[in-house]
Amino acid sequence: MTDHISLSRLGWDEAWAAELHPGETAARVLTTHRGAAVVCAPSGVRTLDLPDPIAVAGDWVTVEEEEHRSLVGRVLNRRTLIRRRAADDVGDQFLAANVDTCFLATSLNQDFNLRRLLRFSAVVGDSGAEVVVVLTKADLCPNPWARVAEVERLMPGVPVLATSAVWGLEGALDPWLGPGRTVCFLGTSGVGKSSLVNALMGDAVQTVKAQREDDDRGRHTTVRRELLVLPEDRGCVLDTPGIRAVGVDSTDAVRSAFADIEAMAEACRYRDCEHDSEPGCAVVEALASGELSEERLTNWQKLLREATRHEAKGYRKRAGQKRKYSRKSYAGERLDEW
Ligand SMILES: Nc1nc2c(ncn2[C@@H]2O[C@H](COP(=O)(O)OP(=O)(O)OP(=O)(O)O)[C@@H](O)[C@H]2O)c(=O)[nH]1
Ligand SMILES: [Mg+2]
Ligand SMILES: [Zn+2]
Repeated sequence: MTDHISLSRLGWDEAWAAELHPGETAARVLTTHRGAAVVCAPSGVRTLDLPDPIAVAGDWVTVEEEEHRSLVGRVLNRRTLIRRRAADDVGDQFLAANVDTCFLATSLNQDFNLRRLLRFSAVVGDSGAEVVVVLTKADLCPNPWARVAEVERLMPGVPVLATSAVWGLEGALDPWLGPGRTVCFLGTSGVGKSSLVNALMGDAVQTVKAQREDDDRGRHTTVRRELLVLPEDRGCVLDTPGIRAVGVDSTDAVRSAFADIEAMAEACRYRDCEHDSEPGCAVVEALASGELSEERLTNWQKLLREATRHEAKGYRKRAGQKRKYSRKSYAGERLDEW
């Protein structure tokens, strides 16, 4: 299907071209799988060796030809990178690269969970990708518009849509699609990500499966991150496996998801203001004037506390590993596994 597609349909542009050294060939990673990357190259879809897991779906990479194999050379500088952050940056899990807009999908049936949505937005917060909340399965909800308003209140400045794969998309996601653009869906299993991808593709490209009846949870139907080229030059869409409700483990990510409060806090009189009862606190002033809601402030404080705890735990763990490392080296064992 993606055979002989010009790279410009996948988002290749002059700025990307400027990253190439003379003689290099570029390709975009559609999916990765056990030491291999399926890429779209000028010659068509190819499978390359991926000796180290350096690339993720959505990456632009160079193709290296060796005598008996072709492999991924280097990864071109990413414009955006969605990852699950570990406190130390080392254990980060890359979810998708070079995504312009991330559709955070959550369903409007009994699975609706605002706190989880906030957690996801904190994961995408500092990726560089724009966040759009896509509430799914509107056909199963008596009043989707009330939910939309609820999320809008929780996440000011973030576009929020109610959709239904059953009703059809009717162009609801069009503002974020277009030539050269890349969008991706992120959310827990069973919320209907692949169903929306199929609606965009106009075809049942991705497998969709009913949820388990007992608990309405997903079945983890999609198992790979996969980039698909949309028809009619509307760009690319990345379908992803459902991820569990995530722990928030990076204070940086929380800070970017709550950039509005961070900006207010800049104006506090004291740098270490706790936004409690300090004089000259801009955050408390914003609360009083109604510019900031109590609810949003509480969510910010909670997530920040959680991320701080997580980071501290990460540091302690690494300190522990160091001790182990020196014991191992004392025993004369191999070190490179650390
Ligand atoms: N009523 C209704 N059901 C939907 C809608 N979208 C998806 N479903 C159903 O929800 C179930 C899960 O849909 P999927 O598209 O496979 O969900 P997913 O998010 O891709 O799940 P994973 O791949 O496991 O992460 C399927 O039975 C779909 O038919 C919708 O808009 N309305
Ligand atoms: Mg799926
Ligand atoms: Zn303050």
